[in-house]
Amino acid sequence: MGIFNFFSKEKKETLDKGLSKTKENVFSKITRAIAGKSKVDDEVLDNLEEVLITSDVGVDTTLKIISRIEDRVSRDKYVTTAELTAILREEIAALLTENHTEDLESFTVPEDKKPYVIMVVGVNGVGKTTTIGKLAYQFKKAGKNVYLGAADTFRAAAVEQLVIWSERVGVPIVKQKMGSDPASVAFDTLSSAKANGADVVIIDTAGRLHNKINLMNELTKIKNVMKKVIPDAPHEVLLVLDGSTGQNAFEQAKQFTAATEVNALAVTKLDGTAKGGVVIGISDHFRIPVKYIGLGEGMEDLQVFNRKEFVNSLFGE
Ligand SMILES: Nc1nc2c(ncn2[C@@H]2O[C@H](COP(=O)(O)OP(=O)(O)O)[C@@H](O)[C@H]2O)c(=O)[nH]1
Ligand SMILES: [Mg+2]
Repeated sequence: MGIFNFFSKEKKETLDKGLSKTKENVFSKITRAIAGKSKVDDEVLDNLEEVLITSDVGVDTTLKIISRIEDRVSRDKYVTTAELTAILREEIAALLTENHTEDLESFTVPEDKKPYVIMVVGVNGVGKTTTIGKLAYQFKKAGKNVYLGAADTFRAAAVEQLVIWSERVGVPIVKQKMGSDPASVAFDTLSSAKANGADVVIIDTAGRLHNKINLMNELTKIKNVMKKVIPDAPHEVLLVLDGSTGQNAFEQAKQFTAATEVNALAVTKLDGTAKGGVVIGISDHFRIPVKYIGLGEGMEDLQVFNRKEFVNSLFGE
């Protein structure tokens, strides 16, 4: 299947709308970077480097992009500034698709893991609970039986928020009272889910233990308890990052992936921010795939991440 077949018009509109601030930001900077220039020369490339870095793409990824464009300019001899955005789009898309696994085409989970257990981690406020609600909605829409587990037990409001999502989406939730042991909630959730033949289990966790070591120990404890019910759970540890924090999101990804096993990323709040370029840096830097992007607070505002579509949306087709 071609990569465009599954990318519906609605989905593209949500993506374009969500990325509009980032796009405006990048384009106004590019316009300034090439003002009065007809040809891509060293000065334009220097300016472009600054544009990408100040658009939260990150230094390493920016240098890779610039070097690709330099190669292209020396190969093609004369490159006009009018061609620059098309070249940027092509080179960024090529960079992001190198050495990477395929993007997901839709909200699916492996059929041979039943239930497929997703543990959602990340610091407080990044959008974990909201992303869980949106994922539950998508999986349910795809015909899956979904179970939620409210293992963020630190505040009553955190449990309540997930309860609201479970009602909105119409999926069962397992919870205990505030302050109870998160690992015990995870155990109960997996036990119920397994007994009831669930397809997908999504476990919410807290992101606000007083320090990193405590947080990581807590996550390890939750994982170990899950294994008592389902030996290879969690199948997915999904790290949620707030894209509107730009380079902070990048730093959080570094810290979390160094401290705990993470095998999927979600970048949220790309709507209403000019810092969406951070997804390019994250997607290039980490071998862990960006699986999902958040583009709003509504149930429908989560998409499976598609690198080509993302770059096309940002730099125009
Ligand atoms: N605009 C926007 N807001 C979001 C998105 N994802 C989450 N939020 C909001 O971010 C805030 C924190 O989200 P929450 O899910 O409670 O974060 P948690 O503490 O990690 O569980 C809430 O007000 C959400 O509505 C998104 O993709 N776009
Ligand atoms: Mg939460």
